[in-house]
Amino acid sequence: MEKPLHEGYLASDVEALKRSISNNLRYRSGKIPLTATRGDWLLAAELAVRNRLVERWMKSNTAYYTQNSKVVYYLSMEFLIGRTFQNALECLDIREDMEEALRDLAVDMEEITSYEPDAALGNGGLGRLAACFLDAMATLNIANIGYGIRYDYGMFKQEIIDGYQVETPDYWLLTRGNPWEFPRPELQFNVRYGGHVEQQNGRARWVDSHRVLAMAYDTIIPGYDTECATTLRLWSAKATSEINLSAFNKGNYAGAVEAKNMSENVTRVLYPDDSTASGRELRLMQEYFFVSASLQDLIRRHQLNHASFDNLAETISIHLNDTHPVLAVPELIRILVDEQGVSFKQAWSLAQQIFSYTNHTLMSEALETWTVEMLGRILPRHLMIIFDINNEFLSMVAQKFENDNDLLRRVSLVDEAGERRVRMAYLAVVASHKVNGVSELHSELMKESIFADFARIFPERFTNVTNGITPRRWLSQANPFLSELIDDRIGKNWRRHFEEIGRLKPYANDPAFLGSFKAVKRQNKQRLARWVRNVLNVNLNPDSLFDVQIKRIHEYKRQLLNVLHVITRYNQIKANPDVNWVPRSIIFAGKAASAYQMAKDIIKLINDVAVKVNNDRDIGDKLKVVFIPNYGVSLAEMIIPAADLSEQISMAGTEASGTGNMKLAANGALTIGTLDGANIEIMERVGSDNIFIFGNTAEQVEQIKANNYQPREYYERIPELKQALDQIRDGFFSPDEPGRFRAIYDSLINYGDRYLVLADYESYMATQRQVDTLYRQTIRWDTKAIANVAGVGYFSADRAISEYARNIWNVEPIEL
Ligand code: 26V
Repeated sequence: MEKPLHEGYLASDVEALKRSISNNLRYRSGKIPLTATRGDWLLAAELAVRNRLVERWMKSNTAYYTQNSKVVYYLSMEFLIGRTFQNALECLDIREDMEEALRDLAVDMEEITSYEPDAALGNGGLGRLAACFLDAMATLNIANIGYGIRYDYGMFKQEIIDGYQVETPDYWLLTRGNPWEFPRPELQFNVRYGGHVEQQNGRARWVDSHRVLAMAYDTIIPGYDTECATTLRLWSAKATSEINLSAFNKGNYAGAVEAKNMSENVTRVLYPDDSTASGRELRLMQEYFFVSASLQDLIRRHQLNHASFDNLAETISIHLNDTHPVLAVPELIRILVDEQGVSFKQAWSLAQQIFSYTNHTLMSEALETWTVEMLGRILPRHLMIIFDINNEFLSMVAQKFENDNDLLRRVSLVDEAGERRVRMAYLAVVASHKVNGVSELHSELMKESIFADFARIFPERFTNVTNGITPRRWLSQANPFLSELIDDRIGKNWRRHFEEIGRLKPYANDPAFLGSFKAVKRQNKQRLARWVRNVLNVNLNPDSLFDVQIKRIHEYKRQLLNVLHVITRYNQIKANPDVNWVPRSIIFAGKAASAYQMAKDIIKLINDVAVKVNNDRDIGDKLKVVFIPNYGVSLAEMIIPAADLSEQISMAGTEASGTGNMKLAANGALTIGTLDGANIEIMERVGSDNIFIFGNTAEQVEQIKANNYQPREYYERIPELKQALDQIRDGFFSPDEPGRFRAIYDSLINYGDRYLVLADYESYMATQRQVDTLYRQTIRWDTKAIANVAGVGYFSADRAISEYARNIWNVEPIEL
């Protein structure tokens, strides 16, 4: 074979990197070092890195095509990627050379990297999981494309003003564009909305719809310790010219431009609410937008080298990351039946072999339903297809379960009680050959609660894949000091084979290792303390216990339980100032959905408590409280390595898995947690002596609720709990507005305390005392912390993805 012209062009030694960076500065930005800003230098370095990734990317794409491998299409409304520069350096293994190259050019790498904005195209756990999974799929050489939306505005920026959350837009593309993406103007598809369906000799025609163009932007996803690099393909809305022209020709220029802007609004903004499915029309349009573009694209790709669709299920797998992309089901059927002339029967059979679905929450208010009215108005053909699927499904059930009418009513894709609604989770289950939860407990509860009937109808479909995280970003990149220490003892292999981290176990009792481990943790705490001093003007003592709860603010996650501990502790220190208290720094971070008033009240309460505690001279270093604003991937990378204690305190049965719990344990934090989500599996793997478990189990929670739970009884019975709640109610922390937290108090005392905060309070407080006791015994604490690091090998995204590949997608790695 002829040797390609480009082969071997890009060396990655220091000199070659310097030349690339200098060339980029000059030819791309038109700058000389004298006039270059830090942003210019960052861009020049990013492009140098990107070019080296491109070489792997081309090689991988060639391998896909020539090997004709089965491709996984991972459909997700959200990908919370964070920054890319450092991760790319890790994958190329050129971190040190790049640092040196930049140093030679008089540029400080750490400084310029802070100019890269986070790609914050997600809300929280679900979006970050998708990002970790892309990393793992590339690392495992699995042919795949991640499909999603290129939002102009990502997750809002959170400012804390006067203790209140204030949201500002995250126009992440504004200042410097996005150097990591490749616009694909040649790759555009029409996405249609509205109109109606006509029948023409037995075939459906969707007419009078209006169109929005979807244009692709590709981002390289590099694997680690492999030459494999895969693609994240995000769609952006562009107006079609026809919309503009009609108004334009009527002399309404402004109207024409307005219409153009309206179409482009489809991908303007990420919905920053992961607590309620509010049924907004634009959200439905977004879901269909990226699903339709992705399906058209993957069908086009199939047709490149296949003459029919008979083998479609052997060549592709489509994964639904929650129900948000479930319109892919009727869209696939529409394309096959209406455009490709496949029979409904065959299309439906193919769909059921191709789709798989992950459920990420049992919370009923987050489960998506769309009114039949709205679906029919915006996607009339898809509504028809959903009805057809429903008929097919219900007649199967009627046959199998002898016309159990109540069952039929319960499992129908259309909820007929009240305004008719389509239940998207049911559609996902009916259309998928596999449905998985994200931890053992969650997968079991799923079968007992929301999908109980379906687990009887399709027992073989339900399975579990416990979540995982990428050790590249969450240990190697976030915690270079600890990583170096680990490398020193067990080598570097753990990055690719995370189970090898288990070989650290013996070092938990090695005095030299213990000493270095402690020193590293302290360094990381100092780095965080420096940041907190500079930004929040609060002094954290790096020798205090760093107690961390970082996640979205949600009642079910029970930040309030943490606050009650803080307040009680404050009161106890005030009452017993001479006791030798273990100094604690309690660190919160997380965003509240902008319309979630209770979550916003909780943020204000945390900040009001912080002001009171931090300014009380009797308290001093014994207790500090900080709320770190604008939590996101990059802040997580700084906070997690500095944590001693990881708060995973959701009411049992509510947190599907959690992944922050895994990141924190991997960085040597001990967990204080309930038997919820993946906490249970973390306990099993790090050992129950190395974790603080408290509170009611999921089963007990159910019991308590069934037995007419009375939170007021706890309030009346436990004096320090009553004192804390009365302080919240009476304005002790909000003297300027004494009634400010009445709603919080009421939710706990008068409105049923839905998440059993009061029922778990005593157990939580007692466990926090055990935490203090252990923290005094430095060596025992560090031994357990190391046992945590050594015990988390199972929670690798690589392990999770291998399970998906084997048990759900039925794909093999490609050869490179
Ligand atoms: C839900 C909704 C509801 C409809 C409107 C928009 C929207 C956007 C996002 C979501 C996601 C909620 C589900 C979620 O993030 N679940 C989290 O998934 C993690 C990964 O599996 C898991 O670790 C967390 O426990 C779970 O809460």
